[in-house]
Amino acid sequence: MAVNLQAIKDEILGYTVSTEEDLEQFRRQYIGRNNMIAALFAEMKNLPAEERKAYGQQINELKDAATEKFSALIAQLEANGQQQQEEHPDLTLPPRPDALGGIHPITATRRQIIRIFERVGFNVSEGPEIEDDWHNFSALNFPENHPAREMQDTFFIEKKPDIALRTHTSSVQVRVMEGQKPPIRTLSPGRVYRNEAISARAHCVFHQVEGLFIDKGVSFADLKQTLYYFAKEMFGQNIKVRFRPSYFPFTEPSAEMDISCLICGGTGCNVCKHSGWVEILGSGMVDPAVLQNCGIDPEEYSGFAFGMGIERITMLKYGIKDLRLFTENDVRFLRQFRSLI
Ligand code: 2NL
Repeated sequence: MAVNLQAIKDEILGYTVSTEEDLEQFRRQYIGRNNMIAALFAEMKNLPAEERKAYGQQINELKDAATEKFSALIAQLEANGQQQQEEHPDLTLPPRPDALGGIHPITATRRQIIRIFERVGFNVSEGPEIEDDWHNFSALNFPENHPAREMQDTFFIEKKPDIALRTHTSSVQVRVMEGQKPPIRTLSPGRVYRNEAISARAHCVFHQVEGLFIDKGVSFADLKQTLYYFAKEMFGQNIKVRFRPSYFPFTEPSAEMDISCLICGGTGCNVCKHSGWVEILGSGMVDPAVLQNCGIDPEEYSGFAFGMGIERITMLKYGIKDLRLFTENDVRFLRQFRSLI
């Protein structure tokens, strides 16, 4: 038989396409039913027995060349189309919608706390995260040997004079008292640092809101009523509160405030450890020595202060069991808060 198999192979290898029709033409010729290679294969029975093997091998090579070329032509056509689209985008198409993000739950809680206190006359104050010993400890009446002043508890940047990452935002309020005359009603939200092992309940970086109210004749009754108002606004009008005596170096007397458990309503569960109550903040009357340290006459003025962890409040409000979720940035967690403002 006088068919030039090499010529056919060259034709296949040199084939080019620029349209879908060209590609279909190639397919019909070399791949589809009744294609040329299949016809050549059928010729094999007319050959003398000793030539059949070599002929069959050549036809098989042709077949492989055609299948490979077909894939290459498809890829080439696709790439051409894409390039053309990039060079000539269809400007009449509507734009793709932007992917909408959301507010982080810590941000949402911080904003909510601020909104509640702004309604009763508090403003917002901010200050540095790197603090000196005076603003973080000494002005706040921390004794010389207090454990918070140890390397074990606090991230020091320098020693003597001591410079550290602030361990609370009280340092901001010391700065406000030093710089302003009462009446002072201020809220200090921000990031604070403690040298803690990271777990489901503790982190070395977390967020706090502290509040400070100083004026003539401010009493413990004002503290209780203000924080009761806050609890009802934050957790619902049916919430119950209780105050327990406590101790802080910078307040006297001091009290911790509990709310009735949000999960079980007070009947007892794992979250409240079967007590029906959960602690949400610490508070107290500003110690006269602290007022004095900040240039405010304790004979003329008195005040109350409080502090709370934003992570803790957020976990209670939304039933979040592990605080590490706040910093892992797993979108499956964050997406659940997309509706917050
Ligand atoms: C807590 C307790 C508290 C304060 C913070 C404060 C600030 C100044 C003076 C006096 Cl400038 N006190 N802040 C008072 C009592 C408690 O925080 O458990 N925080 C997470």
